[in-house]
Amino acid sequence: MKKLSRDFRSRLWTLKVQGLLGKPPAFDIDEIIGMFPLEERIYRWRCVEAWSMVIPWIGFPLAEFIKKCDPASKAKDVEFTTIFAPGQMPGQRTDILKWPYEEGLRMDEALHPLALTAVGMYGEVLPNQNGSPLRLVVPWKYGFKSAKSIVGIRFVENMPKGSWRRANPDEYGFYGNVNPEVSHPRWSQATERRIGEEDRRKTMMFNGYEAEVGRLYSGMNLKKFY
Ligand SMILES: Nc1nc2c(c(=O)[nH]1)N[C@H]1C(S)=C(S)[C@@H](COP(=O)(O)O)O[C@H]1N2
Ligand SMILES: [Mo]
Repeated sequence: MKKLSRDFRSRLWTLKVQGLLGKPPAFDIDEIIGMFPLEERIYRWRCVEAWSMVIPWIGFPLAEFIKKCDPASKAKDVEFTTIFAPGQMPGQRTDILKWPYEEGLRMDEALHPLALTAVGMYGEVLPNQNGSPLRLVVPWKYGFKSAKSIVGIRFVENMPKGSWRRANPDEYGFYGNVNPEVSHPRWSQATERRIGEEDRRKTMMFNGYEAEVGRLYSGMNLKKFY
């Protein structure tokens, strides 16, 4: 495992932007990283399987990158495609998921200032196993929404499926918002285990970011749109 992640090649790396926009750009990864000032963001991270951590990421707001791409106004959702490299990632030679890993966000979620494009963590360049060279960090959603090793962004009109939702729609919704009141079909989401702690903590609505993101979902039935 260690050797596989150490040998993963995250250069040369191109990120293609497609879908509803004028001229589809393709960026070299280092060009993207140089386009925006990098900042550190310390976020709670909550896995759908009820463990959690606090992680210092380094990156830039996804919104800044999307604005550069200038999507058409009818683009309502954003789809993220990730690296397909079964030679380097043996898990992709199995069919536990349909590869490449895909995820999506509603455009207003993607444009929210808390949605981060991360290129580093703990003051270092992003380790390969955590999604080098570039990944999403969407701190109010379960971890599976944060696509790693992104190679493509597509602006679309219809809600993209996502790999987990395609594999198991009863367990993984499009939204994946952290919500202590909506149980996973096989376990409660009311509490979580912070890695390194004995006692469980209460899970917070939207992972503690309700004041910032709650308005994105006002009036929605969050049991139905989980
Ligand atoms: N490209 C890609 N991104 C991915 C995944 C994946 O399998 N491939 N797994 C997701 C899941 S299920 C989780 S929990 C997080 C894990 O992020 P971490 O490895 O930094 O802990 O990445 C998400 N992003
Ligand atoms: Mo996961």
